[in-house]
Amino acid sequence: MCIFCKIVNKEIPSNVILENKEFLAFHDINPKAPVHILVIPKLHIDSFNEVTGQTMKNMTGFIHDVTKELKIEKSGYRVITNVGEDGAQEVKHLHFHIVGGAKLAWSHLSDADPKGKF
Ligand code: DGP
Repeated sequence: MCIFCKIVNKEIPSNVILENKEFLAFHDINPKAPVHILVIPKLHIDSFNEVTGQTMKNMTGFIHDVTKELKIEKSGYRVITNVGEDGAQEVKHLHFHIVGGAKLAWSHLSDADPKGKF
């Protein structure tokens, strides 16, 4: 069982901020911004590659609720999902990082030449 499935099953503790039947939102153990929340589906899905449009539709509403709960919906935030090896996905259970609480940087994402393919 993956680490996020264990969090869903409460076998591993987490700091939950919101949950419903389908989704769970909890604090990232290694925050990269003043607000750093992970939103996951309770049923295991490996990554964004495997998610259905219906689940994304429901998850979008849930993410909106999370941003309101955190009171960042007006100040702004970033939603990130890492996919696969090049995406630097460490945990193979679909998750969206919700980061905010301060002006976020938009700096370099890769050491590869960004103009290489254009
Ligand atoms: P990613 O690289 O997108 O797969 O990010 C995985 C994130 O999951 C990373 O920011 C740290 C977080 N994380 C890993 N293990 C745990 C855990 O056991 N508890 C919590 N709360 N977060 C975790």
